[in-house]
Amino acid sequence: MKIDRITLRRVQAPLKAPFETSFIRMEKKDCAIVSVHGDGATGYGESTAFSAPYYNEETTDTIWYMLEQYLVPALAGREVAHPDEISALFAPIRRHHMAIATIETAVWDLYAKREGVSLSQALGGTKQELDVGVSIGIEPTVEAVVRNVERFVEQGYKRIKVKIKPGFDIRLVDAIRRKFGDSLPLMVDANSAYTLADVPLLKALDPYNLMMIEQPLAHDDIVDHAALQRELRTPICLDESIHTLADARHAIELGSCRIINIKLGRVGGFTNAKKIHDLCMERGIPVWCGGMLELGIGRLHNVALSSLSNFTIPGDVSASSRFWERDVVVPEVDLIRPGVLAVPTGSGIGHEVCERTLDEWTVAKLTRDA
Ligand code: OSB
Ligand code: MG
Repeated sequence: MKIDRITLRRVQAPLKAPFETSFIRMEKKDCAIVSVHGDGATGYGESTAFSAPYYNEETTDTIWYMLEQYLVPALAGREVAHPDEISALFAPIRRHHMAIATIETAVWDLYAKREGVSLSQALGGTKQELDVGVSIGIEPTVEAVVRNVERFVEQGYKRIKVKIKPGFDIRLVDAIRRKFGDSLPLMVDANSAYTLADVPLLKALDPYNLMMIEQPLAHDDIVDHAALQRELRTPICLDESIHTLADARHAIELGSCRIINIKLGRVGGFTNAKKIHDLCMERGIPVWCGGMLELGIGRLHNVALSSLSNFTIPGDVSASSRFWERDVVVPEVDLIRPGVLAVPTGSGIGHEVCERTLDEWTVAKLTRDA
């Protein structure tokens, strides 16, 4: 297929409620949406960086810059036989994985649409339905988080993740266990808020039977995590530390984690995500799909990715209504039963993109013809 037009939009959408992690509090989504046109079809991509560089080094501005200056010019007018070519084409670029993923995922969507298959099928997915989890942010009080946990448990989410930070950790987990019991599938995400000096505190989480603790130590570490994992019964899951297939192999070989969170943006798109998935499967490491407060396009990419067979743990792939009053895809992503999402069977992402809603939220737009 020949890529004959690429459209970039910068989209800002209001979150239903602010979302707080150990590193930032977010009030709106600010992302790039790319449409890649070819052979009469359109594929969509959505960037996953935030406005400020506190999750990783990328921001929506750096994504826009990379797309405008490098990625879109390299792709416009190009003949693409298979989307695996995109990550190979951009492999010489150092980092900027989220920028690359924005356009790579769009080409996968376009490819699946041209082939008349779902994105899940194009990727080799095997599941028709997914058990899904939800990520719950930090609130001013433990009680407020417990109330949110209750709300999402009522919606049937199959796994609850709560954000923790120093001073807002053991007390929170203790309160949740006391109210919901030991059988609630519960995990915590520290977003790099601790150091090895906190080993005693992190060990004190062991009796709470957590499914895992996500990224307790530095965003760029795998060595200290290995030392910590030797001290903990609770499995460590790495998020921020894993950018490449080599990172995943190093972490597995060092014993830095027992579980890996795969985020499409962080690893540069579907082709790399699949490689990490396959390696983890070979090595007996379960994976799950992380979220970055995606709108419908990114959310449906995550659904398709999660349909691969080693995504055995419910991910942060919740319904549109978790974050949005209104979404950019029609229909929005909705639970088909409590805690269960259907993997779309229509071609590509399987839902229509509402250009009118996109236009309403667009603050900048740029079109490049081949
Ligand atoms: O670490 O997984 C994370 C949200 C923003 C930044 C980092 C993370 C998160 C989440 C996922 O926890 C939220 C979601 O999209 O469901
Ligand atoms: Mg995380």
